[in-house]
Amino acid sequence: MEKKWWHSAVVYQVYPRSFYDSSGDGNGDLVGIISKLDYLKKLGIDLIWLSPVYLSPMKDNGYDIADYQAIDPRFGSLEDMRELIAQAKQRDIGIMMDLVLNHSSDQHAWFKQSRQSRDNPYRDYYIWRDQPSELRSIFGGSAWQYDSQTEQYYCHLFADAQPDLNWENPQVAKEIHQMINWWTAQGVAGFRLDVIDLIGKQIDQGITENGPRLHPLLQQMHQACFKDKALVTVGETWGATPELAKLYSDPARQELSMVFQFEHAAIDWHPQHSKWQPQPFNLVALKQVLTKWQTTFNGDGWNALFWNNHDLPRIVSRWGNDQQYRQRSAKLFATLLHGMQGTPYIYQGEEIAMTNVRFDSLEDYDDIEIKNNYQEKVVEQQSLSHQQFMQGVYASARDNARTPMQWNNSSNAGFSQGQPWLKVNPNYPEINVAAALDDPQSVFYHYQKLIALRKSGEFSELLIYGTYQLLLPEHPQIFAYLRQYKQQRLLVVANVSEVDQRLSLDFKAKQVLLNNLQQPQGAVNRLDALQLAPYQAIIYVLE
Ligand code: TEU
Repeated sequence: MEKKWWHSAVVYQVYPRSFYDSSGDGNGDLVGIISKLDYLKKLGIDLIWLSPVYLSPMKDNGYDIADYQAIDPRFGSLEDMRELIAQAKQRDIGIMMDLVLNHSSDQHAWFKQSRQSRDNPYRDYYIWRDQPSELRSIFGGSAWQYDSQTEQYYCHLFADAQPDLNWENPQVAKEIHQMINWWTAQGVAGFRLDVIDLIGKQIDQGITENGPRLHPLLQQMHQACFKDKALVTVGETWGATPELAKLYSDPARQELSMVFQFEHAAIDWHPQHSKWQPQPFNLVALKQVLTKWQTTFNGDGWNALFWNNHDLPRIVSRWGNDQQYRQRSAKLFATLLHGMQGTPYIYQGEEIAMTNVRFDSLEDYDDIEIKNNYQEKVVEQQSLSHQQFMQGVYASARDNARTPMQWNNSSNAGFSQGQPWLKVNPNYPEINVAAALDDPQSVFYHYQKLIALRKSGEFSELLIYGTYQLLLPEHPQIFAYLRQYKQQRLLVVANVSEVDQRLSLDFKAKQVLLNNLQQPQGAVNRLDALQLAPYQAIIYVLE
C-alpha cells in the first residue's frame, strides 16, 4: 500500500461555538482556539477538524453557510483565521475546514438571487419544483418549502433555512471548486465534506443518498481541487457500506482520502424512532460491525475511526459508565479505538471524558434537530410522549456533545466570561481540563499515551498498518483483538462490563504496553488465567 502522511495522523475536532470564548459574548471564537493550541499540542494531535466558522445565521450552528469565504463575526475575522492557520502550522498542526456543500443558508447571496424570480440567473443553483413530493427532511417535516414570491417549492433535506444546492447545474460545481481552491491557498491541510453522499441526488426519482452522479462529481472535484496536493479529505457518509467506502477512498479512483462510516454509530437506534428511542447496547453487534470495517480494506481504502462528534452523544455516557467508572470506561473506549487501523478522530472534551447532559426543560436545549423532531413526533404524530422524547434527548441529542468545553472549575467552566450560548454541564467542577492536567492518572494522559504510541516508537507501524483479528467474537462482555505487523503482535483486551471477568487466552505476554488500571505487573501477565476488573483494558506485547 502506498503510504500517505495522513495514515499516521490523529485528528481533533473543534466545535468552535463551544470550545473557548475569548471575547465574552458567550460564543467560542478563533482567538480562543489559538489560545488553546498549546493544550492540543500537548495532547499530541496533528490535525484540527474545525466545524464551520463561516458567516452564518446559525440556524444549524454554522452548517447553514451564508458566505463560504467570510468568517462569522461571532468567531472573529479572516485575519484571525489566517492567524489560526499560521499559529497551528508553527506547532505542526494542520487545519481541516468543514465543507458544507449539499446546501447553503437561505441567507446566502445565491439563494437570495435564486428566490427573486424564475428566470434569475441563480434560479438553477437550487432545486425548485411546482409540487412537493413525499420526501421528508432529516430534521423532521416535509423536505419542501413553498416560496410565495415565485410560487414554487424548494428542496431542503435539512432545515428550511438550508436549501439544497443543485449539483445538476455545472455552474454550482464550478463556483464550489473555486471556493475550495481559495481555502487551499490560505494554507489549510484538508477538508471534511459534510453529508457528501447527498450531492448526487435525483430528487424526482426520490433518490437522495448515493445517487448516480455522486462519484462522477467527486472525481471531478478531485481533479479540480485535490489532485497533486498534500491534502487530506474525509467525507461524511451515513449510508456507507464497505463496498461504497471503497468507491470513495480507493486511492486508484481519486476521490477522497477516507470516509466516516456510521454503521457502529447507529447500532442501537430504534427501527422506527431511530435515536430518540435507543435499544440496549449490544457488544457482540458492535464487535461484528467494527471488525467488518477493520478487515475490509486492503490498500483499496482507509478507515476513519471515531466514537464521537458534534452529532453524537458522549461515548462514556452512551456505552460506558459515566458515574462510578467514568474515567476507566472512557480510557477503555479510547484504547479500543486507538488500537485499531485507521485515522483516529477525537471530539473536543472526549479526552477528559465529558459526559452527556440532562436539562429539565426542553427550553434549555438549542438544537434545531431536537425542536423539529419534537414538533413532528410528540406534537403532530403523537408517536412518542413528552417523557419518552426527553429520555431520547438525554440518551442521544446532539446538544449532549455541544455543551461548552469544561476548562476549569471557575464559573461557566472557564469557557466564557459572559453568558454561554448553551448551558454548561453542571458537572464541570469535577470534570474539567485543569483537573485532568493535574492528575497523572487522568483520561487526558491516557489519550496522550495512545497518540504517542501511534506516532512514534517501536509499535507505531504496527498500530497504523498492522492487520486486525477479532478474538472471542461471541463473548458478550469482552472485546479482544490482535494486531500484527511483520514479527510483532499486540493484543488489545477489554472488559466492557461492570463485573470482573476471568478468561483464558492461548498467548504468551511479553510486556504490558498500556493498562487503564494501576496494578502490579505480575497480576496481569498470565493470559491463560487472565482476570480483568470492570472496564479494564490492556494492550499486551505478545511473544
Ligand atoms: O450531519 C448529517 C446528518 O445527517 C446528521 O444531521 C444526522 O442525521 C443526525 O445528527 C443524526 O441524528 C451533518 C452535520 O454533521 C450536522 O451537524 C448538520 O446539522 C447536518 O449535516 C446538516 O449540515
